[in-house]
Amino acid sequence: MKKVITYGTFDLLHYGHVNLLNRAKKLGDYLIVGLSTNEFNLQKNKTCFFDYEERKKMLESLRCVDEIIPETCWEQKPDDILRHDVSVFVMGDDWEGKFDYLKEYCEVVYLPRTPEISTTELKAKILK
Ligand code: C2G
Repeated sequence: MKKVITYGTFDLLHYGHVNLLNRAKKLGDYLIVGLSTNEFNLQKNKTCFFDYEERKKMLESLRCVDEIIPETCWEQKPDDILRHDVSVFVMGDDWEGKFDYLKEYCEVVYLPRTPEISTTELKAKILK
């Protein structure tokens, strides 16, 4: 079984996230999502609309997501990749190059973001 992993906050889940997750899944047979905890989001200077359990519940309902693990720090990725026997690490290309050090452990793939949507923009439009 070829395992794929990706990480993120996935707040206010939208089709940009879903596009990424579906494409990530297609790179293997099993998709693990490292979901940023509320506490780690603070380190990422992100305030979430939905808390971890709510964001997890939405991700769990996606057919393409097979497993969800908490993302609590930047440094956990190599351990996750080794412990879960992951073959492919995937992120949107807004992270292009930032995780190349993981090539030591597995294939690293950056996929084009869905350009016209972001949680930040969604919040701004909703607040208008
Ligand atoms: N994404 C996308 N298109 C969008 C918005 C997001 O492809 N319009 C992708 C991002 O590139 C990322 C994933 O969806 O790969 C999750 O996005 P975020 O929840 O914003 O994740 P981020 O805050 O970038 O956290 O350790 C990695 C971090 O946890 C990534």
